[in-house]
Amino acid sequence: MTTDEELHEHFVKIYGIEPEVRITCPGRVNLIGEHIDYHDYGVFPMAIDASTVILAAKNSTNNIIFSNFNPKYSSWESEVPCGWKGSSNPKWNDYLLCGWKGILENQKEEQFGISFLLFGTIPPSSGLSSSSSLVCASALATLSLIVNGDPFEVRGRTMGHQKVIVFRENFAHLCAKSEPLIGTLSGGMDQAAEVLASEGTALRIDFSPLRSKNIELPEDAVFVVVHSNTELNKGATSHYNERVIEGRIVAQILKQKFAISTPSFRLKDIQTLSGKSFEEILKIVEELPEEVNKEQVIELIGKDKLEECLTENTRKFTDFKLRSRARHVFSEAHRVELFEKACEEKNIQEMGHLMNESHRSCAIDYECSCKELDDICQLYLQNGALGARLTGAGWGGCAVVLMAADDVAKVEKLPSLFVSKPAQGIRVHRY
Ligand code: ADP
Ligand code: NG1
Ligand code: MG
Repeated sequence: MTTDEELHEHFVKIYGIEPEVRITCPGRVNLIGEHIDYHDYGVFPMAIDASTVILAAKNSTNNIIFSNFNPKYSSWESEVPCGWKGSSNPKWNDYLLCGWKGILENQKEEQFGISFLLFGTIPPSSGLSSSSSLVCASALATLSLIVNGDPFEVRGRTMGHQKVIVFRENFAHLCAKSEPLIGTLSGGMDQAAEVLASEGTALRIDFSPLRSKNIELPEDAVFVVVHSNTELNKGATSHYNERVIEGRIVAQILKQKFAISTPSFRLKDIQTLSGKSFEEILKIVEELPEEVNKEQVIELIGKDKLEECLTENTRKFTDFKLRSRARHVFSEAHRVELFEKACEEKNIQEMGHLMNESHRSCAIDYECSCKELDDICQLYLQNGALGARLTGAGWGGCAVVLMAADDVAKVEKLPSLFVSKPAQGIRVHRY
């Protein structure tokens, strides 16, 4: 295990200056509510102990320099002003640039030379949101080099021409708006979970506006995180964005059906404006076509409405699935409500059941699982788990398993990454 002292020493060795701040940003495991944050539906994650640490200082050069404690990731350097506007095939430094750019643009600050050293313990591309942890840690490192003290404790401090009032919700929202610069049309769950978490409690997060509620987990519930030994880099593949666009097309069809006039193509807005319950909308969804190509979508909603759904890097998509994708989103959003209620009632059997239903929906309707994830969930269920499901975007990575505390011994010999306890959100230490 690398200690804070080792990182400090390494920073001084490679940069020849002292670090000013150390940022620690956790990863997160999502207990339920997958692929619904980008439709503004509430989700149920918790922060984990695995984290991203960034040591940072302003330097006397005109350069941004990023180094990684892990030699697998080579250092990156650029002169400022740096014309970075995003990346469609992101490397590790691009996630840091998302956070950096988000802060500087927001604060209308000049670019200045900075030195960052990163050390990460979140398994990458595994659904525990290492990507957002890099983005949020970089954003807070940048912000901490501009303001003195803990940016979350400074209120109304004058900085340049701007007044800085850094509420955690605003900061999480800013990070969520910045991460899509690497090309994914992501929602805001990960940044919110990693920024807003309090040690010891899971979170119910809602969007527009972003807000969170701390939720105590039943004492006899143990969550185990298990790696399927497969990975998927979300920024380097189109799976994630395909699902986002399919959902947007469904939204356009439903708007037309319900004669709703709104520029939004988030399914929660459409459901709210339609006044339909989950049960009602799930029945209506069964009337949607399943497999459609671009021409058929144009016949259904018109060229302009399709164009509204697309972005530069998703315009190339030609084939879509609609009915099953919509079934997943609405049923998963409903399961989050039921899971929260079961959690309040300390009904861990029901929580496990809902997690299993969630995995089935992700695997069959959303097609975001894979054989390795299905197998690892089955293995745990056969050995006494109450529930097991993929966590995060899927197509590889980790599963989260719910065990009754009394049954944990039954899975002691099975592969596991860690037993997860709700961890603290992002924090800054000033040297
Ligand atoms: P995740 O589910 O972990 O968020 P993503 O595919 O969204 O997966 O992001 C993974 C990417 O984040 C990696 O390909 C890498 O570029 C970056 N990353 C994650 N952890 C680290 C790390 N410790 N050091 C450098 N880059 C990292
Ligand atoms: P991961 O797997 O951590 O990259 C992604 C999205 C979330 C959410 C989940 C699926 C980003 C930053 N995160 O998580 O917004 O949609 O998938 O529920 O893209
Ligand atoms: Mg990610």
